[in-house]
Amino acid sequence: MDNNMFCYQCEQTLGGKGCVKSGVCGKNATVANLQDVLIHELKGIGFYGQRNIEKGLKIRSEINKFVVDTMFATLTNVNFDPKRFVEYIKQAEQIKEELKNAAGKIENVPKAAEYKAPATMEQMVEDAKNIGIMSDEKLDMDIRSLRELLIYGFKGMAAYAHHAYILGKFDDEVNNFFYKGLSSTINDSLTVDDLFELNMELGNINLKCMELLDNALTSTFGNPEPTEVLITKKKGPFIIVSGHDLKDLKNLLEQTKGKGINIYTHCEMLPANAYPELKKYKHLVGNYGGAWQKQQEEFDGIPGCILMTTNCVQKPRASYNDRLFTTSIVGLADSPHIEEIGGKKDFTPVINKALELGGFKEDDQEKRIIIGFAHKTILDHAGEIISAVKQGKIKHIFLIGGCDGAKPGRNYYTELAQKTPDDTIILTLACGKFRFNKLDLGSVAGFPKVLDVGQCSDSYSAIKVAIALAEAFDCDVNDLPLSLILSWYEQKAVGILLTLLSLGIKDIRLGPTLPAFITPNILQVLVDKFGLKPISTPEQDLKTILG
Ligand code: SF4
Ligand code: SF3
Repeated sequence: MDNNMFCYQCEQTLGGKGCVKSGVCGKNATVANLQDVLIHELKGIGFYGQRNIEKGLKIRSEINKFVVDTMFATLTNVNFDPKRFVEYIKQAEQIKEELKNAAGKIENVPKAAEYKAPATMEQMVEDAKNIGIMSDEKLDMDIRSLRELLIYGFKGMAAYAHHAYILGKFDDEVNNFFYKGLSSTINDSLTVDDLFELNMELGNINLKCMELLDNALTSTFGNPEPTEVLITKKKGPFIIVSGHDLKDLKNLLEQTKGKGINIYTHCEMLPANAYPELKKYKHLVGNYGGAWQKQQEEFDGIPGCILMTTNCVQKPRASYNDRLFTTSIVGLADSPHIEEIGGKKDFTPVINKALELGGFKEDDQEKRIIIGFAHKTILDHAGEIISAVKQGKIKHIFLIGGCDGAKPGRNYYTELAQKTPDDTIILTLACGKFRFNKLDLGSVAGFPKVLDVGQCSDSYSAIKVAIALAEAFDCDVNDLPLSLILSWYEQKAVGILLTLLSLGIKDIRLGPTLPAFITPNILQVLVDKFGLKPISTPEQDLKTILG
């Protein structure tokens, strides 16, 4: 099979340009090519879906969910299983046919929408040569850049739409935009300006999608509340739950009740410990380990199980391959997978394996960190924050967050947090917080200096807080003593960045490097319009921000 591929969707892309033989993330050329074919299919689905919408036809909910789930499956560190992608491509063919038939006669169908996927994996991989990101060498670089920016923003939004969906919440405006946006990426009549506007529209719709997810989470699990979370090991059998899916965690907590198994969260699951409907389970004992990129080291030979509910999964080492289970859209070619059957998941294989492995032999000396500062908690204390700002007790608010990753330059975020003056507070979210959330940075004006807002989707909370503060101070968000210093890795961060830009938020600092898929021209537009800038050094950035 062909060993070439091209992918530049994440921050760790090879040489800051593109992965060409295999992914730095561990994605092989076969999976990368199958993902290209799947995305191509989804563009066709977008085209016919959009014609259905324009005709006033309603698209079946199962199709909306398919689009969301399969886009999410192509996000970095989600699914490495080629067989799953072959299945998705076959289903996509059927869905495209259904939408095409419903759309009726259409003039000027783009060639991409007319594509028909072949039957075998080998042929699909072969086809990828002609439909991958760089296959059209004549395509204007800025157009390609904006189309890819849109696709990556969609992948991020798909993750949030997926989480809302499984909690029973969806929204026509969000769903319909997938068809409009995907079909736009194969519309050759669109200009740079048109595609720029579509990216801004995506940012706007992604905010609605994150709001939908916030409603889904808080109405199911309650509002997060300040909570001290154990970050050290406890004696006994255990299961570590990683990813972003709180429903899977809740199911597992139910199924492990009274079985003597400790449940730990990991990485982006940490905020789950602050939700009333999850923290009520006494065997949800705490959080294990740091951010995703440390998993191979932290799970090495571990005497317990790991359940991966979403990204970021890395290929497991042999020492824990038999005890890492995937579920939902996560997939690894050689690890056991828990399927949902008839709306239910049976975690018995994970539970039995955890009991067999026996767990940790003794308790570590206890350490805890405080989390649970989503919008409700912060806004309940808005009066105190506002008066502390007015009295000069809080001079500046930093939002330091985003995705973590393996590159050495990411120490910037640790140093920045440590060097912020004592009269400033830090809001943080997503897995980038593990760069500093276990440091004791003290308190400011009666608040912990580091306020953990939650997962990456809780950017919605941070935005809500910023808008409320701007209203209280009767100013624009850009005039608040607030600076956003973000780290990015995968495509959820792309969606969130588009949301922040669509709200007109200026002077965001982004690192550790800028996306390879943004051309110099497009970057210049982002710099001119929004003052987007790369991070420099902690000292220099603090000096510029604080004057
Ligand atoms: Fe490379 Fe990132 Fe694509 Fe993986 S997801 S192949 S690391 S660019
Ligand atoms: Fe982290 Fe993957 Fe992005 Fe939800 S777990 S933020 S990188």
